[in-house]
Amino acid sequence: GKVAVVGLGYIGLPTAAALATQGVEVRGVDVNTDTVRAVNRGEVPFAEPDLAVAVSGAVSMDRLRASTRMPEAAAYIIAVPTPFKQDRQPDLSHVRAAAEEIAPRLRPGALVILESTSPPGTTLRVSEWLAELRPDLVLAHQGAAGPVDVHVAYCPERVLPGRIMIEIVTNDRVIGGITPACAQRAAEIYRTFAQGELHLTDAGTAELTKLAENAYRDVNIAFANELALVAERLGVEVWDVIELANRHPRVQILRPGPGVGGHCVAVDPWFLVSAAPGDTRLMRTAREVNDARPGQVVRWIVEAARARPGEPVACFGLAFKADVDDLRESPAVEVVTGLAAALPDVPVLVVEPHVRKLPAGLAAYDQVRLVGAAAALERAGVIALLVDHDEFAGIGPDHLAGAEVVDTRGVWRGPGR
Ligand code: SAJ
Repeated sequence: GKVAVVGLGYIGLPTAAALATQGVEVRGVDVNTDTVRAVNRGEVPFAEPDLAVAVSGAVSMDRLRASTRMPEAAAYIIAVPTPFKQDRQPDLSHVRAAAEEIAPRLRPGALVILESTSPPGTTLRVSEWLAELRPDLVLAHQGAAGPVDVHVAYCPERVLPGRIMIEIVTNDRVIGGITPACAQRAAEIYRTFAQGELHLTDAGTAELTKLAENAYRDVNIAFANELALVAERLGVEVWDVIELANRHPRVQILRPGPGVGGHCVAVDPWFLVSAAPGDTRLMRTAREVNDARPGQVVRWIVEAARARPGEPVACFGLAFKADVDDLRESPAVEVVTGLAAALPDVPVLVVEPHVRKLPAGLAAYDQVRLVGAAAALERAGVIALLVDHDEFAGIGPDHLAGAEVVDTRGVWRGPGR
């Protein structure tokens, strides 16, 4: 039967395309009319390798169509954002809205899958919401003995931006059902396109597994960032220490950087902290260590700029990580914003080959300009590397000679810090 994918963002659209490519009839649903129109033209509203080809193929074969209206479908996959609010409490309003749209369309036999990263207990809440909205149907969590009309499962995505179309097919998946039958039903959907193993479990285990994966990464990046501070204080090159330590068979230190961005690794640990505030000292501290990084980098650059009064500062990279065009929650954007505020009279030259214009928050500063690499290297007295894009690796010591260099990603080892 038909599969509806609710939310056509970084996860929903690739999932819709992957299903459609395997011949499944897919209906994409999004509240954003621009997104819906773009998808129906066979276009992708953001950059992700191989996604555009998959979407335009699926649309031209008429397997994928998008709409702002919820269709009737055999299965619904919810892939809407789950941000957190100012008070660091998870915001489930988009999931709730999706459940409200889906409920009136549900027919006996339907399957509802939650893919959005969610705080523990959300899958059960979705099932409870649907039950409240449809008292005529038996939901999975209610059907102790009798037949179940609607099955509900949690199947978190775990694809890496920049490699989504590969990983969506090759990664193993964790599939957590409200009941074992729910997990079985959901597995049938993923079997159509996933080549990795499907691991069936219960919804609560799947929810915690997803959050544990990203919290694990955050804690390990915080370790690397803290080590960078220690090395700095001791006058030791941290990149050498990491390279040597990683020659140990059981050590694998990650890379320090200007902070942790994106909306997964920097967000998900808070879901765990808010679920168990008294038991999550390490995860909370890791978040604080990583969140302090952009401010530290601003101080280093400001210090370097003091040695070169009046000369422009160049910042290489704005994206939240290497080789993507995604600026959301990017520590590099935070650094450039902090610099513009700290050095109001200094031109800040931003080099970001993955975007065509500055985000509004930065465009508001007259002194901040988007320029090409050559112009930045020629004019700047201070050169900071904020993102380890492939394009920047080829910039050699002779390009940097004569400038103060702040390399936050260890790409231009040698000159500078
Ligand atoms: N970073 C470092 N040092 C490192 C590694 C990363 O500073 O050694 C920074 C990056 O520059 C970036 C941030 O951390 O700012 C996060 O980047 P990432 O590549 O670690 O992760 P994401 O956010 O692109 O994707 C993560 C992945 N999770 C894990 O690797 C455990 C991905 O598999 C998940 O699907 C995704 O979160 C998600 O959607 O949850």
